[in-house]
Amino acid sequence: NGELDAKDVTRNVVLVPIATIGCGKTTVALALVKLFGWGHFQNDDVKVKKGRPQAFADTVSNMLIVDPVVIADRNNHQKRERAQLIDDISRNVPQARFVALNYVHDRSNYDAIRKATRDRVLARGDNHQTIQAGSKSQDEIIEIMEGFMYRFQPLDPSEGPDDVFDLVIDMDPTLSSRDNLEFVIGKMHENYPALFQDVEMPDDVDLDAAIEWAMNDYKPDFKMD
Ligand code: IDP
Repeated sequence: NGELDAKDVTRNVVLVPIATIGCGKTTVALALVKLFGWGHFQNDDVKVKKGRPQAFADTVSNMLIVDPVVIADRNNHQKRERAQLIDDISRNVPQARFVALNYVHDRSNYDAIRKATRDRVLARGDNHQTIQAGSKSQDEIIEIMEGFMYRFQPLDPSEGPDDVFDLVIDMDPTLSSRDNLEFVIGKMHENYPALFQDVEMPDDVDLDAAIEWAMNDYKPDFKMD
């Protein structure tokens, strides 16, 4: 990588959410798929029991053969997960570029983030890749969410693995997915205009419709355990 100017990039871009549960990453990802036909792979769709991280990275790598941009949809909330994803994809696709969808988690903002993410997850019940709310008590769900928040390691571009990101898009987990979607598209368009050369840019109505679809029409494919 580093060969092409960002403005000339037309493929091999991996979007890496850095998030906890309920930030809206799957919703934003699905809306991007709907709008631009990008690739999207969710961690919980990994079917193998052993070597799951490697299988996740390999699937994302394979999708880059046909999809110009692929969203690696898992929390990636720890440096070791980000290092594994970046290393394994780079081995398969040396020219891959990584963009962080960085749902900023400042410890000082944790209460506001808790409120936003819990409200969403508890209100929407079963509509989630990691938490099948219907089969768990509210306390169990909150405990799982707290675990992710406790373990969260903020992005640090001054050292590995986070110094590899070609672009970091800072997002606010307390904002609506509609607002975060618009922000991501704006930043991607600004940095990688050639990715959008053959598409008509969505207007407000298109963005609303994509989020509406992501939140209401899409149903996750639950794993069987
Ligand atoms: P995650 O992938 O970060 O864990 P999602 O699954 O996208 O988060 O969202 C968690 C729940 O919140 C889902 O049921 C989703 O439909 C809902 N949701 C996502 N974004 C919004 C929003 O902006 N307002 C209200 N509910 C939302």
